[in-house]
Amino acid sequence: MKVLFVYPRFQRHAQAHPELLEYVPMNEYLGSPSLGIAALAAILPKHWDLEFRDDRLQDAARPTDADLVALSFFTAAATRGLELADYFRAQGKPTVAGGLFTTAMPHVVMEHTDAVVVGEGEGAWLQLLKDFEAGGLQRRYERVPVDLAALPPPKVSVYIDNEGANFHPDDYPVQLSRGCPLACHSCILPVSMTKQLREFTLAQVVTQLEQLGSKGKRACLTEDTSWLPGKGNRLLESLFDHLIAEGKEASVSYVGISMPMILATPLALLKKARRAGVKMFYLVGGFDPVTMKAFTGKDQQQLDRAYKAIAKCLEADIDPYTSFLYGQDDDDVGTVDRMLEFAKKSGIRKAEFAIFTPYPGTPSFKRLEAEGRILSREWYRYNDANCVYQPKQLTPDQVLQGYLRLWREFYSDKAYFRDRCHDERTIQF
Ligand code: B12
Ligand code: SF4
Repeated sequence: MKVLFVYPRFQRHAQAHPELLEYVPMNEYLGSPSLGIAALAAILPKHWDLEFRDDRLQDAARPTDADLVALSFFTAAATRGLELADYFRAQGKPTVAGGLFTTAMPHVVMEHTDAVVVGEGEGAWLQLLKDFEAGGLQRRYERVPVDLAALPPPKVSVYIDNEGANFHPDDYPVQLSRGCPLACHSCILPVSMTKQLREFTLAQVVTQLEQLGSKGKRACLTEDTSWLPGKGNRLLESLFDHLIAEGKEASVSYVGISMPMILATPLALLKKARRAGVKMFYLVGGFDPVTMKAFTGKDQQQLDRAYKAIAKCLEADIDPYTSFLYGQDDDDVGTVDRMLEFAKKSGIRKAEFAIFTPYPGTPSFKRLEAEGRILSREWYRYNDANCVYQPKQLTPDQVLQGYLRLWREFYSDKAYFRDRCHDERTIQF
């Protein structure tokens, strides 16, 4: 038996707006796929062979000798994912799909596939394979509770073996936990991975870091939930302690975080992160109460908190690579100037800019849909680089122009990045 895993392509910022390549003096860099396929590959029964196609690197619509085709995609890749599903089914191949878009819109995906898997996939995947072998594939599989401690590490070698001239990331994601008890308005994770924060063990995390290290790769710890007080940041702290004790300070490229998490984290823990070799945070904005209000011109308290958050990172000597989100209901034309001023005054060196996007399955999507404000269901445009909804105080074009101006003006005095080393000048946009 053989399965073909397919990771459909999607438009990145610089593909949607090639002019960004003129303004932004950084390497446009192709990152790792989500860990979804690697997680399923790791538990594939021994009598199954696998092939992996990354449609970003080579058109995946080619004939295959696989018995089953399994697609994994998030919203930005859904248009292409459904196109590929149609292609493989037309070839007579049983085709199944999972991932964030399928979780949010199973009825849409089911029209193009033989089966869908909703939510966290490992348990349902094993059942699906059994059913398939017995000739009884069902149309829809729901999440089966997963004991994270019993999972093997994701088989990231599937991706690393696929590296080539156009794809050779320095780092791959490593998850410390799944699930989130919060309910940020634009986030799908509490839906896809449940509201319960469940951690992996330190040993599982360390094994993944070691596996990546043996291939010359670093780990990016992408989840902001790692900083949640209590079980979240206990595991993170024990990982930092481990890295410091082992002298393995070069194994983590960055850690995801948000401004409220920075403010809630003791400075001593941030400094410990730095001693463990963390030189950069991927500081995600636009989902939390600080960054949703700080640049509206109407909330001095949140603006002060935003300045404090950046100052705290810099005090810990960690570079805050900040992701700004533009176009939310409280944003107006002045928000662009306010964000630029904030970035300059606070000392942010590296930033990315995104357009608020109501992803299916999130509270934002439901609200905007109920208000009749969803303007587009072309899923490939749901990539944070297009305005797909009717903003409140702006036109969609003003949002787009503001987004382009943010990129252009923020990087207008940063041409020096062109001469910096690969590590410093690399972002994914
Ligand atoms: C690594 C990562 C990336 C990578 C890879 C992209 C990808 N496909 O996810 C890169 C860097 C490319 C990326 C880019 C972006 N990302 Co991103 N990214 C992540 C991150 C941090 C981790 C993904 C991951 O490894 N998850 C762990 C795996 C195990 O989970 P999973 O993929 O959901 O897979 C499980 C199930 O879904 C299921 N499953 C999945 N596939 C399949 C297939 C089958 C057949 C089956 C049975 C089951 C199954 O089983 C798996 C195991 O349980 C997530 C946050 C997160 N925790 O998921 C955000 C996330 C996926 N990204 C997001 C966004 C918005 C983006 C950007 C648009 C952001 C931006 N500012 O531009 C860009 C993309 C476009 C662009 N313009 O460049 C959103 C997605 C929203 C949505 N609903 O689609 C997320 C959820 C962040 C968030 N909290 O909102 N991202
Ligand atoms: S953005 Fe982060 S904190 Fe908010 S719900 Fe998603 S995972 Fe949780």
